[in-house]
This record gives sequence, structure tokens and C-alpha cells, in this order.
Amino acid sequence: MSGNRTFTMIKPDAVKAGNIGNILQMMNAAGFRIVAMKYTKLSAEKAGEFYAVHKERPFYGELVEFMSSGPIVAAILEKENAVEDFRKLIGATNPSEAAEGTIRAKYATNIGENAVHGADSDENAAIEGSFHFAGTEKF
Ligand code: FUP
Repeated sequence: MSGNRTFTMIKPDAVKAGNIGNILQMMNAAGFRIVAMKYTKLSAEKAGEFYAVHKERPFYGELVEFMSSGPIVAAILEKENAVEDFRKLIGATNPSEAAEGTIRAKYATNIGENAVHGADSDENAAIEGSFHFAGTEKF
């Protein structure tokens, strides 16, 4: 059975471009409820920890540098079938392959600076949510 929560970040490129409001609007319009949310900035150490699964990949250094380059919005979102439906809403990792009308098609710059993160499984959504939020910050 699929869970009803996912984890997202609006990444530094989208924050810098002034797209926080537009992206939150798309999340709300698609039926996601905000469980937890914060405007924050990842240290390089925290970004490295968050993306540890990609440590051996050639883009890891750049990814960590980018994700710690400016503020982000982190959030836990709720909806039936949240992880899968949210991945559909954000589109493919590479914006040139992202379906029309998706968040990445609209707001991502390239495969590295791709506007938003979306958890890829229920298990990771729970791990990533706990990485950013205490129990008292979830509503
Ligand atoms: P996604 O789940 O769509 O965010 O994609 P991945 O988990 O595969 O990748 C995580 C992040 O690594 C991407 F959002 C951006 C970065 N990345 C690159 O910079 N280059 C790549 O070739 C693949 C991923």
C-alpha cells in the first residue's frame, strides 16, 4: 500500500528566481496539504549527508555545492498516493525530458539546477522528512 506523505525541497535556483509562490501554488492546486514547512539553508555538510546515496556519482560535488548555495524551502506534503503523484507533478529529473505543465518543465534550469526535489519512495519520504523536521513541527 502506498503512503500518503512525501518530502520536497524548493531548491536554491527556484528560490533565487522568485518562484517559491508559483511552485507552492502548483502543489496546493494539485491537492497536496502542507504538513510541515521551513525556509532554511543547508550547510555543505548537511547537503552532503542528505545526498549521501549519490556520493560515488560524478555530479556529487556540484550537487552538494549547489544545494548549499542559498536558501531552500523544505516541506512534508500529504495527499493520497503522495510520492507517486508528486513525482508526476514535478516531472523528470532533466527538465528537457519533463512533461509539459510539470514544475520542472516550467521552472527548472538544467538537470543539476532542477527547481524541486521529490522523495522517490515512501521509505525515503519518511527518512527525509525526519532529517528536516522534529515531530512537534508536523501538523
Ligand atoms: P530526482 O529523484 O529526480 O531528484 O533525481 P536523482 O535522485 O537521480 O538525482 C538527485 C539530484 O542529483 C538531482 F535532482 C540533480 C542531481 N543530478 C545531477 O546533477 N546530474 C545527474 O546526472 C543526475 C542527478
